[in-house]
Amino acid sequence: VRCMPEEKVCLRSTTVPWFPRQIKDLDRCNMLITKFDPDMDHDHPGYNDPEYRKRRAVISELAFRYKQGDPLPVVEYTAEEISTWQVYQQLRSIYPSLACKQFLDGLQQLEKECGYGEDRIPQLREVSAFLKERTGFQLRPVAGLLSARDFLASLAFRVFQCTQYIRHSSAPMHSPEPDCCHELLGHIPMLADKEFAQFSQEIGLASLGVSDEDIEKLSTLYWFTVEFGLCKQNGAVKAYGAGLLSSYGELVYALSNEPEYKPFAPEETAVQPYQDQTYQPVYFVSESFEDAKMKLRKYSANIKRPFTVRYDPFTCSVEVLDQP
Ligand code: NLE
Ligand code: FE2
Repeated sequence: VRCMPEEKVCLRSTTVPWFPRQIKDLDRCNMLITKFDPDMDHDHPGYNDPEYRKRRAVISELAFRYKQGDPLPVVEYTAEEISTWQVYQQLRSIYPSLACKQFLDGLQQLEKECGYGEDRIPQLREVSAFLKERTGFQLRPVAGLLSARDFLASLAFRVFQCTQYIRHSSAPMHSPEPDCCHELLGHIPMLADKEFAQFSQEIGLASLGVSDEDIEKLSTLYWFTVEFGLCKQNGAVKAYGAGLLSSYGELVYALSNEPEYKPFAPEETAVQPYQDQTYQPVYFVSESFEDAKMKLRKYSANIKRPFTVRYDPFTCSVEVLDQP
């Protein structure tokens, strides 16, 4: 594990946690959380599979060595990995009735233009180029689950930190940690939507330099929206959260009448206890993305910070401004 020490910076005569100001500072946003790692977690289906762990280490090394601006690493997936990826088929068959429209549109474009399908695992390099043209998002490889602060900070730059290994073949329907099925099937189609991309970047910008308590709240908001969010569309409830869209088991569960639904309300959602081992007991339903974005903006404006930030897309950097 490569960790970063808790570094502080002084801004407007207040000390705040360090945050990236330029896109290349993301090379320092690499603090991993190892609780679901197959080397650490005894419940991980790969814990007793030395071959799987060795493979993970090889793919992790690619991410550790990566520097901003390098070409994205290409992984040659094995036949076993490709057969795990074939959950694609099952998921694909339930998306039309359970996934939101933006997701279905994004996935259709990826199938047409980016080689999405059950036969091969798409490469981050081609997917990143695709997103860049649609919404300006780009990918960077990461070795596992990142700390919330580092993960959210990357979103401020429209950079999505993306794992490249795949889940264990014995548990294709649900994984507590992110893997390439989760990223490629859950996140990427949504990040191809302009409004959703904007929503994601705004959570990222709101997170820069805030206290640990506020990071915890923002990452809970992220959890119940970007990861496990539901929204209303034409009078029906549909999934837009990536954690749902990449897990056959939880997608079906979330849209059954078992779990509890609550309306998305940032103040409440931010303090809702969440479940990161198995399915969520409660899901939050947004009226629309527009509505979720407006509510999030209002929430973020109330987070205490001695400065405001603005993203400059020409230089890919964050400008720090005085509080108006
Ligand atoms: N549970 C999700 C899946 O099985 O794809 C991954 C969630 C990662 C936060
Ligand atoms: Fe995710």
